[in-house]
Amino acid sequence: MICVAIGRSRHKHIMAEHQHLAEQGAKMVELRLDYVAGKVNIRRLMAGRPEGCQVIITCRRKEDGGKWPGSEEARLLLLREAIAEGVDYVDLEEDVAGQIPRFGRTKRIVSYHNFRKTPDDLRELHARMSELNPDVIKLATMANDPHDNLRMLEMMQESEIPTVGMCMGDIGTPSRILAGKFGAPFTYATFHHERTLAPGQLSFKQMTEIYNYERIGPNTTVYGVIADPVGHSLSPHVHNAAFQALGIDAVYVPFRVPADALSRFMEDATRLGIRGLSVTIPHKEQIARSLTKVDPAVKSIAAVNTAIFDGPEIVGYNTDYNAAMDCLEMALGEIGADPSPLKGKRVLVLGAGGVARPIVFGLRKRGAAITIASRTLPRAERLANAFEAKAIDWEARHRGTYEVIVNCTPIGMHPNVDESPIQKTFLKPAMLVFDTVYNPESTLLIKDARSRNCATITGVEMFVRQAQLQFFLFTRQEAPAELMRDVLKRAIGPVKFFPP
Ligand code: SKM
Repeated sequence: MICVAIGRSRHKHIMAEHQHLAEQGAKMVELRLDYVAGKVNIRRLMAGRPEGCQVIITCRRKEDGGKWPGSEEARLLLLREAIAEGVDYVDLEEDVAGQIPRFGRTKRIVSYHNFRKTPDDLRELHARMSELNPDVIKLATMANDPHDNLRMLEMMQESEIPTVGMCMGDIGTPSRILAGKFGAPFTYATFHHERTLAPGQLSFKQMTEIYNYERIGPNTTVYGVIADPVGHSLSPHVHNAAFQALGIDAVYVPFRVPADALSRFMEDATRLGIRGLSVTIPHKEQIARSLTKVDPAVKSIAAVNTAIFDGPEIVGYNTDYNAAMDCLEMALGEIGADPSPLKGKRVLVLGAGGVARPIVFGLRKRGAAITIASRTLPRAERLANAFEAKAIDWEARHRGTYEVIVNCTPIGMHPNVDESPIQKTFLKPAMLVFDTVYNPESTLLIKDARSRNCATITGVEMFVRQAQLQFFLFTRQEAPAELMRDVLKRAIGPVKFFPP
């Protein structure tokens, strides 16, 4: 169950949001009385409540992340009044729970908050809270390391008293999504993603529409993306939609894993229920240390974007490489044709970083004549030396004749949508132009190429394809490609252009 926290200053807005949420299917709300401006009227809030949606009454002090402006005495009075009104649940912080006796039908949530860290003695803390006559124990602590999520989730799983444990901050987001798998009676979400009441909280809509939270249970398999930062990743949208469409009991979670926490995270992964991961910046190279096997192509590319947990093995793959080659071969002829339609093609690769490397490797394998232009010439030279390509100065990119241009730089990516790595006049009708940037889909380079009658491949195509191949490695089932493309396009949304 998802409990949606409502924090509004006016009674009528609280009641309207409560009503709206109940209509959206919410079964539980938390009314945050500390957000109310002026005198709180619990009776009015309760009288107007919709049917079938349980209520938690909470009045949080400032030191616990709340807004309560009044005295502690007045706050406790309000909590007692809520109990007298017979609300479903009342939230009592562990240091005051002993002062407020159980009464009537109201259940007691005994809570603990720590905005600095997830304490080392989590279990002792939980044991102390168990002594305070709780119906539910709630712990909300800051995650400073991904390992905090595992400690919180496993503690919750082992608890005999229903426990809602959440790690705050974006490192802690997985603990919110996986709460149901680890036995939490409910987890908290916010009314709107821009109005979070605690760091790292997701909205009711995100929890239901992206993560299908209500379907997550003890047997749900976990997949995810590891990155730092991770908030921009659209992989959760795409993979969760595919799991749902195929009726697969799995959830795909965004894991923010700082570089120095990677090895431990990989050790923890199976305890979190993880069977497969997408790997992106900054872990594509470093993850090699945590793998037991790699796909042969990965050895030359020296970058992994997929890790599969297969019994004792952790196997690394690179689906970016296959995705890019499939996109290019499809545009030029046939995927996997021998010889490849890329054979002998003069290809200009822009950029020499992590995106370029698998593409240059694939082009080399297929016999293309590759020229690499990077804004840092030594990088271009290093990549060129590794794959028998030619490196040129960035300024020289508009000289020479090419049949294919591949942009592997971030030039043109949101918000710099009016930038292009190539001058429009350099683009010729016979060229194939491939932009790996996917946000926006129609980059300036792609628009220029279309206006010059070039064939084009967008970053959306490549992203969907790498995700499709990943989905197959995860599940051994064909990915619903069209659905994944639609979901990705919807998640990117229309790009707004403002008149100059
Ligand atoms: O290679 C992909 C990776 O699989 C997922 C991803 C993302 O979620 O942003 C980006 C690319 O690196």
